[in-house]
Amino acid sequence: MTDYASMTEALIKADESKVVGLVEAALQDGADPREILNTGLIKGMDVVGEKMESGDMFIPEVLMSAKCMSAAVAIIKPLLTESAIDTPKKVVIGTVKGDLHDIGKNLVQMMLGSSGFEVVDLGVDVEPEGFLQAVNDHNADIVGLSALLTTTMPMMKKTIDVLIEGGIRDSIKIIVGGAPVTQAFASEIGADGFAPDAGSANKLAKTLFN
Ligand code: B1M
Repeated sequence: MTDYASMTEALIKADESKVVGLVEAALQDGADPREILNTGLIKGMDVVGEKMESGDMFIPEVLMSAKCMSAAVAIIKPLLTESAIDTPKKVVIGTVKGDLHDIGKNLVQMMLGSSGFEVVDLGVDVEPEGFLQAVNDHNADIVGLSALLTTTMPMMKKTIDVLIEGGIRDSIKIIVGGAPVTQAFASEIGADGFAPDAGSANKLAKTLFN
């Protein structure tokens, strides 16, 4: 029986060796990697966010927890395989300019990559023109924009405007996500879809081509 509560607690305390040990033990016990991700790890990052908001955790501590999360995700990433989709579509994904948050974006790219999409990850703080260039360079089918700050959400609209100006809007699908992003906002800025989490982003990306 997997001890998800201890995993969550260790992540909050940024005890990397414990988190890694518990993830490995869970996998040895036959736990589902998705359950480890959702029940053990993401839950911990949610608590970290609440503590950050209430002033009970400071940025260096949050960064330490984020580092543990990345270490844990690196272990389960190769195991998150799903049936490959028929025709691999190319996805260009990144966190918009001004925004340095990448844990959620990395999860989304990981889910997409593990289910058969070809993913080009542009990283964080990506200029609108960087997305345009990457779509052209890689002949991408989907652009994924992530934003975690209310102050960087307008950069999603700016990025879509640049894709329109670049003459490629009609040849791609644009999906957006990140904690402050909503379906209403996605519709307002002219995105093709919004996903609240990595699993939904994966489903959405597939749905857009059915
Ligand atoms: Co920041 N931060 N942060 N932070 N940080 C938030 C976002 C905040 C909500 C914390 C809080 O106050 N409660 C708050 C934003 C408030 C707001 O805008 N309303 C905040 C702030 C204020 C800041 C700074 C401004 C703090 C400061 O410096 N004073 C600063 C900004 C820096 C910048 O970007 N320019 C800052 C910095 C940082 C760290 C560097 C310390 C670190 C980031 C480390 C990293 O990413 N490598 C950090 C962290 C870790 C957080 C919290 C605690 C956790 C974010 C996270 O990784 N969550 C966060 C609070 C929170 O969200 N609970 C917070 C786990 C991750 C799995 O979830 O990213 O939501 P999430 O991704 C989900 C979905 O949103 C969705 O799927 C993912 C997986 O299920 N999703 C998509 C994400 N992208 C998607 C794209 C899609 C589809 C779905 O399609 C393409």
